[in-house]
Amino acid sequence: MTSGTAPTRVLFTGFEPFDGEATNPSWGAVRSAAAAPLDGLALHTVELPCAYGASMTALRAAIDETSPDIVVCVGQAGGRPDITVERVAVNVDDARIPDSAGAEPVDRPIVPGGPAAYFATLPIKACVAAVRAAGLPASVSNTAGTFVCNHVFYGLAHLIATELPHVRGGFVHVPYAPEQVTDRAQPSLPVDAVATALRAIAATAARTRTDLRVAEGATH
Ligand code: PCA
Repeated sequence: MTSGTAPTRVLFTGFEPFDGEATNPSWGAVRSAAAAPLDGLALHTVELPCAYGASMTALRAAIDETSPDIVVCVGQAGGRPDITVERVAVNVDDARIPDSAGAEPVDRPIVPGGPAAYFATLPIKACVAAVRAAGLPASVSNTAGTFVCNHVFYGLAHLIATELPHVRGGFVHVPYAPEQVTDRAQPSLPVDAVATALRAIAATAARTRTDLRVAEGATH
């Protein structure tokens, strides 16, 4: 940023707890990530409800309010061992558990007639590299699932494709926090570490227009 230019505006979103959990590390990490200055960026946060319908209403309202250049949505992916930067959102809601409003759609298009999928418009591989450079585990993920996180990611990508071409956005799934799994043999990362990773992702997204060309694919 040079003086006189508007700062790049970053909107981070996290989710409320779901599936019987007392906390959702995505929201704690987002709040902590935005709590200190970062590279001259203007950082905003919003907590989204874990409901198919209300999540997009809240995301849209936050985008209207903050006019972001970059949107980084974040959600819990319990069982994953690392920070995963999502590559792709698919046009389907298929609920394994009810959302917080009791909805359990099966094979319902998010946008009827919309593209089958959208790619993230963040530099996902540069973001993964930045998290690793900060000393934390990260990888590219090729599925954000079919629950509310994928719904929000697809909804964001559709908004960008149809109404907000100047905005770039994507989705990051994060592991459980240690306090969620003290009695379960499940991988976890402290929320402060996740916050460090999210700051690395935001700073990298803000300065990187062309993604790294390095293999981060998966065989399954
Ligand atoms: N994770 C869920 C929804 C909310 C969250 O934090 C998901 O991965 O779909």
